[in-house]
Amino acid sequence: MIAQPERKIALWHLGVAYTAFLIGTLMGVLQVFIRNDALQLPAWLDYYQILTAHGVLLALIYTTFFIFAFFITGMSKSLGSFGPKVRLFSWVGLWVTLLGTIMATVLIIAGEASVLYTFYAPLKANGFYYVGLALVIVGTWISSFALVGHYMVWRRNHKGQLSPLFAFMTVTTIILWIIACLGVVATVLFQYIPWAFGWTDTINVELSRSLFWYFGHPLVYFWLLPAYIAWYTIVPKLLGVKVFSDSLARLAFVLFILFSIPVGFHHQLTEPGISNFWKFLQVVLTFMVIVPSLMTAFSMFATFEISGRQKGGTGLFGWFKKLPWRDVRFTSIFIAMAFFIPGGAGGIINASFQLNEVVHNTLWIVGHFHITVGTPVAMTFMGLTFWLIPYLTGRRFTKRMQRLGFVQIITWSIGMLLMSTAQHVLGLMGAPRRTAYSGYNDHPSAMEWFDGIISNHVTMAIGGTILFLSAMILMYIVIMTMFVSPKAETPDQMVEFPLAESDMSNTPKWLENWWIWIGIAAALIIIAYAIPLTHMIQHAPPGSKGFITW
Ligand code: HAS
Repeated sequence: MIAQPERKIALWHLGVAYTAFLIGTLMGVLQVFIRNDALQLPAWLDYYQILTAHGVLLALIYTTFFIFAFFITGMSKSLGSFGPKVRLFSWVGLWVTLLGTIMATVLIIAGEASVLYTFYAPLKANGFYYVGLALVIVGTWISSFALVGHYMVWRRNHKGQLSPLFAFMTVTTIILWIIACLGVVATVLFQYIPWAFGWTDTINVELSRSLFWYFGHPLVYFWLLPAYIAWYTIVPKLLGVKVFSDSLARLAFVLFILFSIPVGFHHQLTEPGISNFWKFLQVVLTFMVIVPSLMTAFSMFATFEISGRQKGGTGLFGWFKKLPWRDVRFTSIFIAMAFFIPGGAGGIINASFQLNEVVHNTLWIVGHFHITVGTPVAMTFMGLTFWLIPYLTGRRFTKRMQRLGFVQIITWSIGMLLMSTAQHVLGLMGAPRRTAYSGYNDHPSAMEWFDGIISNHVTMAIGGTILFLSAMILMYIVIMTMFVSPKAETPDQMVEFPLAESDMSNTPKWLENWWIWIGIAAALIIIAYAIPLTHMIQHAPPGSKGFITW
């Protein structure tokens, strides 16, 4: 069991994460009904307002607070108790991130910031909204530095040793996060804030988007890597085996530091102002960032097979039956992985220069992110929640909760399958994203989009409703395990932190030489971004004034 102060910090993070989850999912279910033309919002509430709240609270806030809860618990478990300074900075980080979250949320609710989670200029929010977002980043940096400080103390006391896999992966994710945030910090501080407060009249839109996507793509790996940490370090324990290959796992993670950042232009392939050469270069680098995910898939299959065969599974797929399907902690994560197969394939389609023309700005992309962040990541976090909260509170994860957990993950899978398939198909037909319901004045072509059984806004709404019910079951489990379930009294009732053993005897030491990876990452970033960004500044088009369209 980790020390009480760390448990408290982690539980606070989880409390905020699930409050954001509750509000965010409520906003989600409203949206599918509006897009289905089945719900009219009151005059004081706007579609784009709830869409912004949905994106910000789920994609940015739920994930971030959950990730830090997981990191704090795992770092304390694998490296030992935090010192007083690390505890202090973890609290400060929490409060600053929370302050930023509250500011941003209040401004969204007040109708001052309906700019969606990508806050594209020239849409202009209240200046304090951007200050709130900046505080969120600063808060996460403080929490990150606290964890890195803890890691550095451990390294000092264990000279010449490789750190435990969990800690290595946490530090990798934090390095990626800090480098990624430089882009969004630059645009928010030097472009959005002066513009929103009226200190400058116009904004360089292309530059702001490019700096945003410099951050926006690695952001998705900031969500994904904690899920991968669970896949690499928790899943083998649930299966009763060791990590398949410690060096493969570490190499996969450092490849993310190298290739997840210099690829942001693949979100801007349809935009003018960036020459094809730079787009092409970043598309090639995007294909490089697929490699560590393929390595992860390989590693997972190997882990399943080793464990299944140890339990007597024979034949090509005999091991499959031997997996611990009755353990909701495992099954949830397995389903999460399965969703990432089409999710990742969709990403490869998006990244393909020509195919992007077909799918960009359509509902396809919305489908894509619901089967990447919305399931592989979110359902892994759900699977972690089932044991993480009881572990931290010392309560039991009762048989009833386990059964409810199954209902929750199965309903989430069905809801997501319906909703995201409908979104993919509607997107291919041409239905746009980032818009409220539109039948284009009942134009026959637009009406055709919604004719099919799957390509139908009703299917999407049914899927969305099932998802919302699933989210409420999860909230029930969270509240029960946090405050109500009976305390664990005997050892067999105690919930453990299921961290697998990892054999580091063959792992090369240079994998933990961070300066190599930060150096190569910096070189790749300079190659991919220096010239096009300089061009955008030197040959800037006329800036844009702000638009408030809501
Ligand atoms: Fe993406 C747009 C390309 C991964 C999230 N992406 C988005 C947006 C979001 C997002 C939120 O190139 C929308 C942004 C917006 O609002 O405009 N994406 C990729 C690529 C990958 C990728 C190449 N995306 C993610 C992940 C996300 C995420 C992960 C969240 C966590 N994405 C794009 C592109 C766009 C984009 C373009 C812009 C589109 C546009 O035009 O605007 C890759 O990282 C994917 C690699 C993954 C794989 C899958 C490996 C599979 C594994 C599972 C193994 C399963 C097992 C279980 C073991 C190659 C690891 C076995 C089970 C059995 C049943 C057999």
